[in-house]
Order: sequence, then C-alpha cells, then structure tokens
Amino acid sequence: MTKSEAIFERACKVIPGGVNSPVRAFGSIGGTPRMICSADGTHMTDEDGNTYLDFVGSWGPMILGHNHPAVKEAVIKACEDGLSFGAATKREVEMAELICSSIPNVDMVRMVNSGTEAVMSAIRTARGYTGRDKIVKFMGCYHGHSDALLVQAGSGVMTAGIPDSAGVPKGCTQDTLSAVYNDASSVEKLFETFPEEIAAVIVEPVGANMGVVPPAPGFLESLRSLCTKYGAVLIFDEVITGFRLGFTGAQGYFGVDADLVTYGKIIGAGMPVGAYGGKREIMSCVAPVGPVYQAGTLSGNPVAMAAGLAQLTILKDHPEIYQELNEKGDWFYGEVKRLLEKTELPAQATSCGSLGCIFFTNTPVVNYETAKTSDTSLYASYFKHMLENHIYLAPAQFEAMFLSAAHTREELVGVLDVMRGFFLKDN
Ligand code: HOZ
Repeated sequence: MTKSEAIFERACKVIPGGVNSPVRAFGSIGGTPRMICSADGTHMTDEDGNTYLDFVGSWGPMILGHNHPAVKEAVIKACEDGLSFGAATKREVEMAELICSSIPNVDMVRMVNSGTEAVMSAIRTARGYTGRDKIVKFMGCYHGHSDALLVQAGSGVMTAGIPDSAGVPKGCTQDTLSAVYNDASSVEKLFETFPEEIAAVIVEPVGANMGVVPPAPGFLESLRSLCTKYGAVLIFDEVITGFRLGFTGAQGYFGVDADLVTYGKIIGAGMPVGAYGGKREIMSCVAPVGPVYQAGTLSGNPVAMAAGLAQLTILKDHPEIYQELNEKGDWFYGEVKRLLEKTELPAQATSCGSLGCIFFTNTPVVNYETAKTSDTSLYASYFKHMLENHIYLAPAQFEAMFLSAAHTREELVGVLDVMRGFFLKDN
C-alpha cells in the first residue's frame, strides 16, 4: 500500500468520501487520490515522493506557478504582522484600489472568502438592487454550492450526475430559471415570460465547469442586450476567467460589459479569497451603506490580501505574461487538436486562452447536453495514462486544464508526446 492509499484509508473514516471537495476523490476516474504534500513551480509532490507536472494549479489561481517567490515572501511578511484582526486594514484597501482602477465596470468591490460566497452575495445584491427575485443561470455552469445555484450545475455535481442536490429546499430554487448555454434565445424566452421578475442573469463567460465550453460569437453580447432591455443585472462569474484570460478577465477579453463580477481563489493567489464587485450604484446597496446584508470575520484577511496583492501586482505590471500565456495556450491546444484529428477515438479538444479540455465524443460540444455525450470512461483511461506518466490533470471530465505562465514549451512538448502514446497507440 502506498502512503497516499494509507492516508486515504484513514481519511475515509473521518471525512465524507475521504475528501473536503468531491472531485478530489478520484471517484469518476477510479483509483485513490494522491495526497499532495508540496508544490513548486509547475510540479506537485505526493506523500510517496512522486512528482507530477500539474495542470490543475489549485483550480486556476496558480497562474504564475506554485509557490511563487514574491507571493511566498509577501505571505511570510504578513504572517509576521498577525494572522487575522477582524478589523479594517490598509492591505484590503490596496487590493480594492488595484481591482477598481483596472477592471471595467468595477467601481466598488467587497472581499469574501470563496467563489461560492462571492456569487451568493452578488445574487443577493442583484436581488436587493432590482427588487426582483428570479435569476437565470445556465445548465452546466457552476457557481459554487449555495442553495439557489445547485440547479443543473456543472463541476462535481455534473460528474456525480446529481442534477439537483439533496438538502436544498424547493423554496430555495423556485426562483432559479435554467437556460441553455450558447443559446441566447432560451434566455429571451425567459425574459418574455417574466419581463419584470428577473433580477439577474449569471454566466460563466467561458463555461469551465462542464469541461471547457467557449462562448459562441455574439452569445455574451446578446446577454448584455437582454439584461439592458429588461433591467436585469448581468453577472459574470469570473472565478475561473478573472485575471486569467487577461488582467481584465472575460470582460476585457470579449469586450462585453458586466454589471457585477465575481472572483474566487485567483484574487488570493490560492489563499481562501473571493470577491464581488461592480457598478457603484449596485454595490452601494451592500451593508453598511445599503440594505443588502453580507459580512465575514475572515473577509479581507491580511495574509490572503498580501498573497493576492503580490500576485496581482506582478500580473498588472507585466501584461506580456498574458500575451505569452495565451499564445502558449493557442499553440498547445492547437497541437492537441491536430493530434486528435489523427486518433480513432471519439475525441475533440476545446480551448480558450490557457484553459482547455478534451471531450470524448464526436458531437460538437457547445453546452451541457452536448458535454454530457462525452464518454467518461474514456476520460478515466486517459487520466490514468497521463497520471502514470506523472502528468496531473483534473480528476474528472467536466473540469478544465489550466496552463500557467510557469509551464515551459519543453514541458508541453513532453505532454504532447505522452498524449500521443494514448491517442495514437494503435497507429
Ligand atoms: N469545484 C472545483 C472544480 N471546479 C473543485 C474544487 C476542489 O476540489 O478543490
């Protein structure tokens, strides 16, 4: 038995499924999770001393690679000053100024502790601002695990095949309307049915929790027009795309304005942070200025702010990082697509900048229904092959592959070779 297996055995006795977040359990791909004990640059090391070239990057925030020296130094310095005060600090003001001075349509921002919290709070703010109750979300988009959003959600719930979570009272989801990703007409119909009841449309500007599903040309623009027409708030959930597609996230990348934006772990360089922000008029509804209540002792935690500030400052000061990262993504996923043209397996790659994924289906993937046609048992075999070759991918089909600025072309060429061994093995 490996050390990872032994620890997992202990874990299963005291933690549901042995993990603190379902996808980590390796449930859909088989085997036992590797117990990771350290990470540096592009590599993670497990308790047995195995190293892996990592393409999860803590689900996105390690855009500069693990354990970046500037981030580490900032965290150590902040720890010396104290771990948590539950009081206002200069660092959180600096963080808010950095975000508000750079991100389109974000005049004010509130720090929270996770993407789930950010989205839950943004929805409440949109409802408070509009005085309306209904929200529109897209099937296959994942916005964290708050009650109202666990309706045909992506990520772990999609992997587990749980369309609606147990434990969520009907009352909590009765105002959640589902639309079809990449189909603006499905949203238009909902607005026609409920012209004055929809508070917000929330979307992952790039679907990244049903695998990676880029927005079709015009889709985000149509959402913008519909929200403007019907007086609803357009929320971009940028937990994955924020500070990844570019410093200005999906808004800048696609040139579409949102009213509210939510962020997650990337704001804290991997520390537990989230944020929601947007137009002054809307954010002024949030307590203590306005009547929408939201609070948290650890919100704006000084250590997390220090980590995030260090990473975001590097990203802001070096726009070439994004250019290089996106070029690297275009090149790498382009090579993957060329490789898949030669395979006899039903397989296709999708990508947007540094985000990408492989679906095991010949049906073009554009939304939840088509993503679900992927043969997840083939994904499991692919994952296993990559892991055996020390390449760590998301342990579930309906997740993204994250390239970081730290990944080198040489490493990626090596990954393509390993992929060739799986996809072209009979050729
Ligand atoms: N929900 C995350 C993927 N979209 C997984 C979180 C985790 O396991 O850390």
